[in-house]
Amino acid sequence: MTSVADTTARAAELRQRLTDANYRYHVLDEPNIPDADYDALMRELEGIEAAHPQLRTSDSPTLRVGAVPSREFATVRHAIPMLSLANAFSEAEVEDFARRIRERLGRDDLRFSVEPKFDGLAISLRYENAVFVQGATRGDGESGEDVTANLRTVKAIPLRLRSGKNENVPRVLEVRGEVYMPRAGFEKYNEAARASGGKVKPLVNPRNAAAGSLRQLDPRITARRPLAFYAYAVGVVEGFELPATHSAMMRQLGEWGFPVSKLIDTKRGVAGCLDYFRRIGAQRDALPFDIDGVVYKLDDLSAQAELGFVGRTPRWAIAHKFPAQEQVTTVEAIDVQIGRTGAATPTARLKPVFVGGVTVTNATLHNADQVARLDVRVGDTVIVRRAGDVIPEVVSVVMEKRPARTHAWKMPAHCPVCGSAIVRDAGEVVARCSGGLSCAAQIVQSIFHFASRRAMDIEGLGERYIEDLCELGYVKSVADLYRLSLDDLLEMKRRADARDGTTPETVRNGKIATKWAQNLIAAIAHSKATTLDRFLYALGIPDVGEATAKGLARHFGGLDALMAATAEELMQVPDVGPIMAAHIATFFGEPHNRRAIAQLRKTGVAWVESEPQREAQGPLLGKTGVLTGGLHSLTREQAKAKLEALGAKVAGSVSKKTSFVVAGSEAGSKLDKARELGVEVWDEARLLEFLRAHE
Ligand code: 5U1
Repeated sequence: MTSVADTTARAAELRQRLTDANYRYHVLDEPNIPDADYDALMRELEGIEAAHPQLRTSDSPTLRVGAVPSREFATVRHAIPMLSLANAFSEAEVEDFARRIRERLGRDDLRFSVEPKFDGLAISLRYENAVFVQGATRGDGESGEDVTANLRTVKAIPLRLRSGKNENVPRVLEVRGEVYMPRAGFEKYNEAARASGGKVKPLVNPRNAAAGSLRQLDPRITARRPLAFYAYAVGVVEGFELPATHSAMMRQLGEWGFPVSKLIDTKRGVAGCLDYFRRIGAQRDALPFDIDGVVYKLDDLSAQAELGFVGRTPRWAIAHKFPAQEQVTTVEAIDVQIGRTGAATPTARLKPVFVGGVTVTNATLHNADQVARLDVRVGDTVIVRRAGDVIPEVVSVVMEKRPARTHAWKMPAHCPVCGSAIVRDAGEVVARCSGGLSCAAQIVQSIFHFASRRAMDIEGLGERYIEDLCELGYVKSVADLYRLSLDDLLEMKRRADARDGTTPETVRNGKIATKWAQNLIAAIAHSKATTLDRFLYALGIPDVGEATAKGLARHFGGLDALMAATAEELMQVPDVGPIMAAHIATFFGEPHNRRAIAQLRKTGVAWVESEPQREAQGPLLGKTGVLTGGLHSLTREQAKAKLEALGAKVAGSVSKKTSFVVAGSEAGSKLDKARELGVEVWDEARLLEFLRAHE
């Protein structure tokens, strides 16, 4: 029998190993154990704590899953007020800032600690005898809200200080910094939210997401949000001698286990600061988190003390801001743009506005649900955001400025390009033009995709030639490619050159153009002999990638059987869920798509048909999996389809025959049963890893 002393020691060891793994993963970005091992250790510790509640410590990693909800946040008075920064929007303002410091200190040689300004929510963390005891928002700087329970769920925040090189940890320590949501986490969350069919609301932007997540009364909700943290200053420090510079203090915070930006640096004078501003500005879009500028802080802490404050703004620090990424403008119209796969994207036509460094006249509204959620109407004043290369988007409507007599927007019934019906399948977010291969908006991209290497593999048919062929009327459908003659191509080339006013050197004597045209004609002819899966992929059926095309070809063996299949029959194919099945059935149900396929076959496009192959294959053959709980990065349906595509049977309940259980968030009794029966349990990360390795 295990003694109490053994259990206590084991709990302490588990806490230590989990805390260490957490630090390596979330602070150092150097994971040292697989997720599944981490989960197993966590479950073991949870088990011990459930059986022996007296062994649960206030720094236990099990507390990170989120405590019970509270009614409201208590108010916390900051022992030292939380500061705010003055802003500089130009180099001249940075010069002024440094000049004022030089004049007050009476010295010229200034060293600054420089770092990015994170776009999140400022918070203060209090540690007593090395243990995290309280966390608060900035509030008005004097007092904020007690969000301790929520902050405990942020894995980058240490629940206990690491002792580091300097064994002497402060009796009391307040650390200030920013809670933010990394872009990848934000995108992943929103992808899952969009796929939830309205059950989960997407987040507006990473900054609002961070603030909104921390202000949840239910910490279990915060625990599900992918939040991170960077430390940038200290407040109260007792029982510890601080180093002489801000940069050394940041290093000390790193040793205590706080995440400190890797981009932090020290620079000499204004020139050094501006150099840093430009360097970080150039990296901004590639960073994994949003920043809105950089911060310069005089590095010498005694000089900081000498300079003091104006109100709550230190004289020794300033935020140098990048150009705004959000601006206000008005919506002049809402149009629909049709993409290659026919996706109908509502787009706001805007009064031109300078944002994120360029003039923006259009912003995406993503889909009809988003328009409804934001309730954007023609005539509205809206906030537009443009960050880096990302397509500008409408973030919100300024409702107070809404003019009288506006109308809620509705997706038009017909495609603005070809007049075909715009349809939205049940359970789908995206509405699509049903014109398929006959819609001009889709034709250039459809042909480009059709001709691509992994589809029909027509070498030499680049996007520019396809545009010319379509624009000059030589090609109206994919089948027309197979009717092109050498003379057509040469004539098209001559007309395109005349239109552009250019006669490229290479085609002046006609020889090279002839060679190009001959090669292209040969490549087109060569592509006629293909395989069914390539042909299916080439058709550009929404959501049908190469793997699905292969699955369809294997399952049906021939095109006619596939074209006649019902959605139910299509769902028998590994990897095909109800949405994809509906897309495939709709595609083959469209008369113009059937016509295009018939024409292609008539021009000689052909493949060898085979017997249907319906038995499952793959690394999970003979295994039975069960899905339980919510997944973030894919729907249950998709997970099921993917596992089936790899040969697994997916069952609804756990039994001794179950080979593995995939447990998402808030997995319930099935997970308990799996543990009881000793069935292997995969978390979402393990599932994704497996799929990545085998798909
Ligand atoms: N990166 C960074 N952001 N930020 C915000 N450093 C920093 N310092 C701040 C604030 C409000 O205040 C210090 C002056 C303590």
